[in-house]
Amino acid sequence: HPEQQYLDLMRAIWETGSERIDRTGIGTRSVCGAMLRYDLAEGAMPLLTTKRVYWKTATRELLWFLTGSTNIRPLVQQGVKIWNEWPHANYVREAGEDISIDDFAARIAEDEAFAARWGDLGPVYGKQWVDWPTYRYRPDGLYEQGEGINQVAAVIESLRSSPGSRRHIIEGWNVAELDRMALPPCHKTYQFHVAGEGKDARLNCLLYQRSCDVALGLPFNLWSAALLTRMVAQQVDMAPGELVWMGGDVHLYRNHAHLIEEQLARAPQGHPRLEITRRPETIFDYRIDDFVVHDYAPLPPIKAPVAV
Ligand code: UFP
Repeated sequence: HPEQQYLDLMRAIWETGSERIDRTGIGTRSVCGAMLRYDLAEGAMPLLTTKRVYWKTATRELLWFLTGSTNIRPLVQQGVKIWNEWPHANYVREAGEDISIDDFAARIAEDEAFAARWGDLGPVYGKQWVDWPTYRYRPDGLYEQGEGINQVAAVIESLRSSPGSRRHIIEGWNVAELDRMALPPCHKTYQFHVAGEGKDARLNCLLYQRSCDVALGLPFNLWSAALLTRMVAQQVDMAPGELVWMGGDVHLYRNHAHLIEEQLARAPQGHPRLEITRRPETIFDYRIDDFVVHDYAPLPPIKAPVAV
């Protein structure tokens, strides 16, 4: 079963990873470098079945990246809470108001001006993916802002015009802007690769993720990367090929022991498939209702605290 790779990686890190003190202070067991491969043919997706993964939440996040937004408001309005912690902590610190995270989120949803002031994450994925900033040098040696680069549109275009290219890349790691981001990108580089030709062309994608929380982050990251690959493949009229995932610092948090032990005692359950019910005009026109998952009968979710 393809999910076995994930479980084997989890077990290997838990049994052999080196103990590290990390930024969050929780402590991890970590390995340097790991690879997972998933065949995406026939609708197959790397959607874990040994615990329930909230794939709609991850899908809403991906669609939000594609809008170029870096403000949590559109997510909060859809009930997606995954990016709330940082702006909440920032607000408590800067404004000095002791407000709960739920009350903060409610205010973001209700009050547009408040959201504009306190809901922004800095130039994270959405900004870099569709509006990477450029500079134009002037004759006097100074520079001014140029037009932003839409990397996603550019990759769709290059896959159509020169499928054999080795330069189909979407990059999130904008070195000059890292210090303004709430979180520097984890899933930072996507490279697309076309195998076969003409009507046999298959779209492969390699994701390099610099830092990976295998228990809580990776299930989401695998789904999203496979989803992006499926959407891009549909837009360029190719069959989906393989998703290759590569991790840099691949770790498990010490306080996830109960999750890890429970999940490693479970066995994969069947083969979920993703159907995309419509072919939107462009990569930027997908909606949440376009995605239907079939045959997903996972074992129950396993709760664990996210390290922030
Ligand atoms: N993390 C993921 N996937 C993500 C994401 C975060 O695994 O998509 F946004 C985890 C990795 C790490 C932490 O445990 O969040 C980020 O911390 P750092 O920036 O110190 O690597």
